[in-house]
Amino acid sequence: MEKKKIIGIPGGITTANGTRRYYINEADVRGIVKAGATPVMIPSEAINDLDYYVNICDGFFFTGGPDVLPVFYGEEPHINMGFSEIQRDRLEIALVKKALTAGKKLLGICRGMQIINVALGGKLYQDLESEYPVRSKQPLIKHFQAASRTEATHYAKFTANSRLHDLYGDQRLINSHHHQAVSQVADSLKVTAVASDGVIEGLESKDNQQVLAVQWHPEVLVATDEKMQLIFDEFVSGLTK
Ligand SMILES: [Mn+2]
Repeated sequence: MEKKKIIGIPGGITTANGTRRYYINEADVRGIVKAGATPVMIPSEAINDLDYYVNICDGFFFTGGPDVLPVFYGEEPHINMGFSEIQRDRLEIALVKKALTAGKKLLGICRGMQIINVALGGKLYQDLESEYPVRSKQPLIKHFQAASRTEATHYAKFTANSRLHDLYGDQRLINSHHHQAVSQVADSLKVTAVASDGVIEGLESKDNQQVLAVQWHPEVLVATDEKMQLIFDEFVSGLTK
């Protein structure tokens, strides 16, 4: 039997029919499976057993989800701060650190990019719409699109000599479904994609290939742009054999 790469994906938590449940979105699972790897859910209960999960997984995928609690980057909660899930925040922050120390590679999408940045010492805009124009002194384009998530609505420009530039060239139309964004980039990361208003749309490791993270949602945009699967393919093919 061909040995496939194992990708650990922290589970989200929701309540359905009165029952607390773990979940991973279908599109996230599909992206990993299509890339030829095996997805494995990591529950928040694994917080005290993370060494084992880090050992058995070849890479980790941090998906979209609720807002990261600002207490994890030293800020008070903004009035428009959204729903959060502290168990998931704690698990993911600990996992980012342990996985990178162990030399493993990470893929982050939307909240996933934000939690990787926070785990490594960066900060977020808690409410892009009210905070960004004031702090950056630039007007904002629409980042929480009313259009279907499968439609691309704004451009991302990619920095030369980056993995995203290798995949997509100078720019590409992307979708946008976020009310938060990275404000202060962690020291070990570099910006490799920005929107026309300067909002950060992609981060990668400065000194190695351990982190690839995007603010948009390639896992659903793939329905109208098949090249979005390349993010998953590149992540999985880059894992050490
Ligand atoms: Mn955006």
